[in-house]
Formats: sequence, structure tokens, C-alpha cells
Amino acid sequence: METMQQDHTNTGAPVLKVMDTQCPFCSVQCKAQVIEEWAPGATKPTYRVEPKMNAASEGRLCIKGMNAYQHALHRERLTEPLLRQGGQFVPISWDAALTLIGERFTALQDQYGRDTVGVYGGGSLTNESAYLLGKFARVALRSKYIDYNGRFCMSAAASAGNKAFGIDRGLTNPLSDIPLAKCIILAGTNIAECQPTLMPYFTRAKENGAFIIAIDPRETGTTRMSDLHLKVKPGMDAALANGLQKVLLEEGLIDASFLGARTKGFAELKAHLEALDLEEIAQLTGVSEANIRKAAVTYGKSSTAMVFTARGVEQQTDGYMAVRAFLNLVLMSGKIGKPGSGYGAVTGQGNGQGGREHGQKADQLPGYRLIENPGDRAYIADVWDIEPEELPGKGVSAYEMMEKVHAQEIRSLLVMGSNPIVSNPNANFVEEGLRKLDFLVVADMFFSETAQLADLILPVTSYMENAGTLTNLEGRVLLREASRPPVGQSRDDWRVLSDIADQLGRGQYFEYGSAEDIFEELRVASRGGIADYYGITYDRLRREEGVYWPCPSTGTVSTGRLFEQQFAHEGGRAELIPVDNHMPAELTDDAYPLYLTTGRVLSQYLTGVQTRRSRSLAARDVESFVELHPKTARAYRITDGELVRVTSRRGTIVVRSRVTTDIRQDTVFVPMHWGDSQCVNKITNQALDPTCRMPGFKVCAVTIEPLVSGA
Ligand SMILES: Nc1nc2c(c(=O)[nH]1)N[C@H]1C(S)=C(S)[C@@H](COP(=O)(O)OP(=O)(O)OC[C@H]3O[C@@H](n4cnc5c(=O)[nH]c(N)nc54)[C@H](O)[C@@H]3O)O[C@H]1N2
Ligand SMILES: Nc1nc2c(c(=O)[nH]1)N[C@H]1C(S)=C(S)[C@@H](COP(=O)(O)OP(=O)(O)OC[C@H]3O[C@@H](n4cnc5c(=O)[nH]c(N)nc54)[C@H](O)[C@@H]3O)O[C@H]1N2
Ligand code: SF4
Ligand SMILES: [Mo]
Repeated sequence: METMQQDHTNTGAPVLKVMDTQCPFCSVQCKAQVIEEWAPGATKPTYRVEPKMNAASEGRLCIKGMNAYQHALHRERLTEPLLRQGGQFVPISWDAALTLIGERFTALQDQYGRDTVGVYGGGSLTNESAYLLGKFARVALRSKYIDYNGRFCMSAAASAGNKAFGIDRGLTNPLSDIPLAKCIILAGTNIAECQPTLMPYFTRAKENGAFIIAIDPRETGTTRMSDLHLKVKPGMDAALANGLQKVLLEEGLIDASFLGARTKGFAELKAHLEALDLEEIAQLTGVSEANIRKAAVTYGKSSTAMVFTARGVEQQTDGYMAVRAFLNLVLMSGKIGKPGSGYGAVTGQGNGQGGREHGQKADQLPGYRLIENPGDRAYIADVWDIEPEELPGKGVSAYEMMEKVHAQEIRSLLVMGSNPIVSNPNANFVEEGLRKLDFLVVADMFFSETAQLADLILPVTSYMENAGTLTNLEGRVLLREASRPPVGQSRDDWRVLSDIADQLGRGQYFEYGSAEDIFEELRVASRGGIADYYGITYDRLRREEGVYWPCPSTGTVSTGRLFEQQFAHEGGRAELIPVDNHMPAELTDDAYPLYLTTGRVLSQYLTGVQTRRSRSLAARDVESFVELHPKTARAYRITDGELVRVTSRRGTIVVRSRVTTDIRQDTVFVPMHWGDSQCVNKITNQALDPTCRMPGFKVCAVTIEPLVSGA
């Protein structure tokens, strides 16, 4: 393994160091131990990883968690600040780096106004760092421009949950409810590859007799466990969910007393559904009427049921409405707020849940408060010891920030915890914009594609070296302790923010000695908000296996099940809404006759910056690929394993073909984990959902051809 240089020999007995930690990758947040062993005479330690018992992961770890330590120990970890000078990066001291940031941010703000400096965060950051990033933008920079990569991840489900239920928490039930469900709908979620340690919950449900329905244009490890797979056309989930609701209504499988007592909007929804045509829906979605009926009737007749959505449904230009359509289904059947019945937006990043609660979003303040709500502004201003008028207004969403960068309305950016030139749609445009910036600062552990464009790179600590809390997909807050000292001169994200604030003359608002100090402030800032963490303390987190929010007092003990008595809207009712059979923003035509959809593979994580630095993971998928149906392959004269050009209106990538009957004939699939000429976002569409500003990552129109024609 490519670990950093270790230059001493163990001359004594074997030395074992057991480090308690938590996987840095997906939203399950499995607990683990990394065990470092120095054998007698060894000049280097060896490492092994053991899963650790926790209520969410039940003592399981997937291959990414088993090998995560390899990137943390990798010799390419950034160890000192790096300044671009004449096309090269040269090491500089922290003092020099911080002074430079202070000077450049101040000069640009003096010349162009405060909003010219923006902040771009990420859902891998701990709650403490995410909270502080929001405070940093508003109090240190006093800029309105802040958003984060979770915009591309959770924004559709978050806005749908807020509007329908009055609260956005990934799962409305604890994971332990899954085995109690008699029917499970998995819509656009590939749990087998993306949250692998959750699979046994579903296996147990099946053993208990559950009927599983998968909705996905592709066959995956997840759809293979289903009893019925609806191979939907990309982007047509809202129509499909409408079809399911229509059948529920026709078959009288709705819960009238639940609808009457606990919801509003059913009359309009009913009229809307009655006017829809199931045959047309079958045609639009590519799913037969018989299968739509079978799915709806099985769901409707089951005594308990759970519906899950993830990015397949959500990363669409109608992502918000498509999720609302599934929430309609759940509410119409009354299958929520009970053991074994509920809904789950399967969150993505390690802190995909917490990262969206405490102020990284353009319109948001801590505790899920709103920056445009005068009461919320006053409350947070008081916690932060500033005047409410000093708080900026709301900014714009992640991709729209990139448009402002391109238009040079934003001239400087601090990126912390994201690799935007690989993960944004229309990536060529985003890269062009970032190259125009007067001053780009990237805080990362590695020399990512985005860091390569920076003027200044700041080295930060990894998951093994910093402490903080992360909130998993159930809304369970977990404490991850630091288990190793920082590498080189790397610093914790929160400390970097405090240090920069100091340079901006705002240090008095950022005086923290530890992550726990920040958490103590976060508790108060979130108090009384939707995402109330007031009752959570580090002590509690050390004693308990995580604590669910909302948690208004230190005595609150929650089952993790929401909405048992009422929904979170004033008046306690959930809201139903008519949803159109929306079409994707870009349709196929003669020039671009195929749909492209995108997603993930088991061994790689997001833009791959971390997983490619883990030898065991990198070896499993060394390059990207395009999945296509054998008939499609034949039509385009493409054989299995050859290089293929995939072209959309925005650009071209070159990837290797994987010919498989797993995918629909009209669709090809490319994973998102690679950059440069394999970066699928060079061809994805930048069209955004009008409500939540989520890009439609999951559908655009493309054409394909062999790289070497006639081969
Ligand atoms: N191995 C691995 N695990 C991860 C990650 C990772 O990068 N790698 N990332 C984490 C993060 S941040 C996230 S957000 C989650 C994502 O977790 P998921 O959302 O489960 O992952 P995706 O592969 O993006 O998409 C899920 C499925 O949607 C399908 N799909 C594509 N288009 C459509 C459509 O139009 N309709 C429907 N119904 N389905 C469609 C895809 O074929 C895919 O199987 O995973 C987390 N876990
Ligand atoms: N086509 C397509 N595009 C997509 C998606 C898709 O399904 N299809 N999915 C979208 C989704 S759901 C997501 S979540 C985004 C994610 O996309 P990105 O935001 O680009 O996510 P990462 O690849 O995790 O990039 C994180 C960067 O931050 C660094 N990092 C990791 N942890 C930390 C930390 O604690 N602190 C700091 N300072 N740095 C850290 C890593 O080394 C890496 O360079 O991509 C989106 N883009
Ligand atoms: S990637 Fe997710 S499922 Fe795998 S070990 Fe990490 S947290 Fe657990
Ligand atoms: Mo995500």
C-alpha cells in the first residue's frame, strides 16, 4: 500500500493501536476500528479494519468502509498550503497563506462588493464545519453567496419533505422498521451498491414475506432482489407514480379516514388523477399497465409498507414534483407514521442529512431556519451576537453560483469539501468559469481536479484525524472521534474557517477551542428550529448509539419514527398536490437518439478523489464505462469492451462499452466517478428543477459511436 513514509523501526514487542472511527463515505455512517500493528523489527505498520457494532450498521462494513483508511494514509495527502506561482504550486506557510487570503478577499470585496467572494461547501463536512461554513459566509465574509454539493443530492427530496410533511428528515422511520414492512417500493435507489450495509434489513423484510418493487431503468444489485422490477424510462417517475395513485383510487385502496383526519388537498388530487389516462401513462413510462396495476394493488393491500426514493427519482428537472408524487402515494394509502410504514429519501453523503440542516444552503440558517424569515434572522443574529440587518439575504443554488462565477459576478471562491468541476452538470462551462476567478481557494486533502485550478490550496485533516458529528440517513446524530494526529500541517476545516475569519477582522465571532465548542453553539442555534439538536451533547453521543433529531431537550429519547400523531405543519396535516406527467428537459431526436442516465458503482465514491487513492478500491474499477443494451450496441456497431464516444449537445466523452441486457434499449448509463475525458458531466444537461434547483443529472439526450470506426 502506498502509505506515507514511516521512518522508524519497532525494536520492542508488537505494538497495537486501535482507533475507533466511522466510515467517511455514505449516509449509513458505519462504525469501525482501524487497527495499526507494528510487528517487532518492522519499519512500517500494517493495518486492518474491523466493523464495530452500531444500531444503524449492526456491525457491518462494506468494501469502501473496509478500505477507506488507505486514502487517509496515502502519500499524496496534502501536507502544507500550496500557492500557485507561474503555473506551479509551491509550498508556503500557513501564516503566509492566511495573510494572502485576508488581503485578496478584502481587496476584492472593497473593489466589487462583499458578494464577490462566495463559499461552496459539501455534505462530507461534519455538522460543526458545515455550521461554521454558513456562519463564515454570513458573519466573516458577509456575503450572500453560499451553497453546497448537497444541492445536487438532497434538494428535491428535502423540498418535497418540507412541503408535504413540514419537515425534511431522510427516513421517517428507523431502519429497524424495514423488516416490518410487507411491501417495499425502491424508486431510483441502488442500495446494494450505494448503502450496501443496509441490504440485510431488506433481506429480513423478504424473509418476513415482503414484496419488493423496484423502479429503475437498469437492472442492478438492488433490482435483483425485487419481486417486480418496473424498468421505467428515465425521467418518467412522476407519471409512473401518478399511475400507481390512479390504480389505488380506482381499486378503493385509499385510507379515507387518514386522508380526512391528517391531510389536506385530496379533493384536487382526486380530480386530477381521475382525469389521467393509464394507457397513456404506460406508454410514457414504458411500464405495462398490468405491471403498474400489480405494483399499486400489492402496495395498497399490504398491511404495512415503505416507499424509498433516491437520486434516480430526485435528480430530475421535476425532482421536487416527482418526489411529491410518491409522497401522495404514501399519504393516500395512510401508510406512514406506524411501525413498518413510512417513507425514506435515502440520503447520500456521510453527512448528507446534517449538511443540509445548519446553514450551508443559500436560503438557510442553522436548525433549518430560513434566512428570509425575520424571526429566524433575529434569533440567529442574537446567537451570533450581531444585528439582524447585518445578515445578508439569500443567495443562489450551487450551479447558479457557477453561472455567476462564469459571468464574473463572483470573482473569488472558497471551496471546502467538493470537486465541482467533476460533479457539476455542464462541467466544461463550470471549469471555464473557475479558470476566470481572480482568486480560487480550495481546502482539500488531495490535489483534486478542482484543486488543480486553485490559486491557493489548503490542506485539511481526514476523517481519521478530526472529530465531529454527522447525521445519518435516519436522522441519527453520531459522534466521530479523532483517532490520529493531523498529517503534516493539515488543519481541521473548522479551524481553517476560524483562522481566515481572524484575517478578515472577524475573529471575535470564531473563537473555538474544539469541534465540541462549535457543537455547543450549534445546539443553541438550532434550538426551537425544525432540526432541533438542543438536547444532543457529546456526552450523550458517547454514551448512546447516536441520538435522533428532533431532540429539544437532553431528556428527549426518540423511537426515530416521525408523524405517529401528526405532521409537522401547523395544524398537523400533511399536504397532497396534483403532479403532472412531466417530460425530461431534453428529449431524444434524430441527432441524439438515446437517453443517458448516470449514477454510481459499488467501489467508487462520487468524483473518486478519495476512492482512487485506495489501492484496493481503485483496482476494482480502473476506468469509467458506458452500459448499453446488446441491440443498441449492434445498431451502433459497438462491441463489448471497446472505446466509445458519447456525445451530447454540450460535449463528448470517451469511455469503454459494457454490453448488457441489464439496461433499457433506449438508454445508456455512465457512472459519475471519473474526471477529464471520462467526466460524464461534460455532457449532462444543466437544466434545473424550478423549485429546488436540482439539475437533471439523470436524463439527457446523447448519441454514441465507436472511437475507432470500422474496428
Ligand atoms: N458506492 C457508492 N455509494 C454511494 C455513493 C457513491 O458515489 N458510490 N454516493 C453516495 C451519495 S452522495 C449518494 S447521493 C447516494 C446515491 O444513491 P442512489 O441514488 O441509489 O445512486 P445512483 O446510482 O445515483 O442512482 C440510483 C439508481 O437510479 C437509477 N436511475 C437512473 N435514472 C433513473 C430514472 O429516471 N428513474 C428511476 N426510477 N431510476 C433511475 C440508476 O440506474 C441507479 O440504479 O449514494 C451514496 N453512496
Ligand atoms: N452526473 C452526475 N453528477 C452528479 C451526481 C450524479 O448522480 N450524476 N451526483 C451528485 C451528488 S448526489 C453529489 S453528492 C455530488 C458530489 O460531488 P462532489 O461535491 O464533487 O463530491 P466529492 O467527489 O466527494 O468531492 C469531495 C472533495 O472534497 C474532499 N473532501 C472529502 N472530505 C472532506 C472534508 O471533510 N473536508 C474537506 N475540506 N474536503 C473533503 C475530497 O477529497 C474531494 O476532493 O455529485 C453530484 N454530481
Ligand atoms: S460506504 Fe456506507 S455502507 Fe459502506 S462502510 Fe461506509 S458508511 Fe457503511
Ligand atoms: Mo449525493
